[in-house]
Amino acid sequence: MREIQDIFNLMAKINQSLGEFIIENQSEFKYSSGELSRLINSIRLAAKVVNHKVNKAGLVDILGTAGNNNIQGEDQQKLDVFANEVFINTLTNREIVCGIASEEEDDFITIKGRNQKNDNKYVVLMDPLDGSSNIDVNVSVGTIFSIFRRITPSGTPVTIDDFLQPGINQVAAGYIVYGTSTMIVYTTGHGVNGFTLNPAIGTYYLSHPNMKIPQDGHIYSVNEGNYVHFPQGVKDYIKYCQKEEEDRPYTSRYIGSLVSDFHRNMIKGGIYIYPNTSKDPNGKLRLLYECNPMAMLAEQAGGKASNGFESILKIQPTSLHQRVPFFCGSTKMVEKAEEFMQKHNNTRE
Ligand code: AHM
Ligand code: MG
Repeated sequence: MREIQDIFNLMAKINQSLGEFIIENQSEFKYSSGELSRLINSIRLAAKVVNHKVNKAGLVDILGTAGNNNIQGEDQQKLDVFANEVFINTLTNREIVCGIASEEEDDFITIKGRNQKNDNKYVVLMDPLDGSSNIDVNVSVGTIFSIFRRITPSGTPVTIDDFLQPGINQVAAGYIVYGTSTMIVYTTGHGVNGFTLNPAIGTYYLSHPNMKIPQDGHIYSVNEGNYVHFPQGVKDYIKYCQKEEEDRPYTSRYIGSLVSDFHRNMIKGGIYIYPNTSKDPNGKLRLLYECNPMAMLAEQAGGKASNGFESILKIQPTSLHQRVPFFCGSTKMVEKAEEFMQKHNNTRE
């Protein structure tokens, strides 16, 4: 009986648009003033603009680098620059946040808001176009975002402290994957829901309600080209994945776009690993723009995210562009990888 009711509920929801979903679920937000709803609405809008550009990328002169380097010294691709501008402009023009930090910006941006009052509540941290090395080769890329309530008093400009909060304080997080279809997947702390864009009418529909990551999986995603630089714990875990046992060897899948690898693992079960290496002692991924939001999504979907030793969400950030080793996905797989890391106690090997 319950099962039939669940199916009925699902059928009733399947045609729900993201706009309707946001309005319907607004009361679930911790501080329900409509501001967070408007903020997510703006991200949805900006994502449509970026999606349009990503889809046309092969047709116009927007591929390739923009000739600038971001703060980490990496080439900024033209689409990265475009996506960064679209998200920043949309959020700034609509005056709904008090600050933005972006992987593509050296410092955070202060937004004074309506009547220059500095009274908006939320800061957004984002990676406007993640997986940028995949742009030129027509492989899926994504946007990642993380939202915190400011901790400094309303009416004053935001400070760095508003951005350097542990992930556990996030009020919402999500990603957009520009893949075979474009999806927005997000959480406000009440589970994870996924919406697929119908490009014909420009509307996102609830296609993946209440997403749950399988507790265990058979897919591991790691750049094995770096194997020689990996800590012994990760080397051993990879050997464990490859061993012939009852349900192993596992399958290896690595797209090189965190959003896409995470999204696949979320649906099929799996683990994504970007560890510290002898070359990059803190790994590659950024705690604030990539790991925190993915960790919140993973935990909300019943999965786990760790730096090999402790929960990502508990780490107190010390700088905006801080990097951190990242193990994320199905709980049992992450716990197994942690076991290997902790056996060698090798954070820095
Ligand atoms: P980016 O923000 O510069 O695009 O870097 C992040 C990306 C992730 O999406 C991806 O998983 C990883 O870097 C791939 O790195 P590598 O090529 O070193 O395996
Ligand atoms: Mg990135």
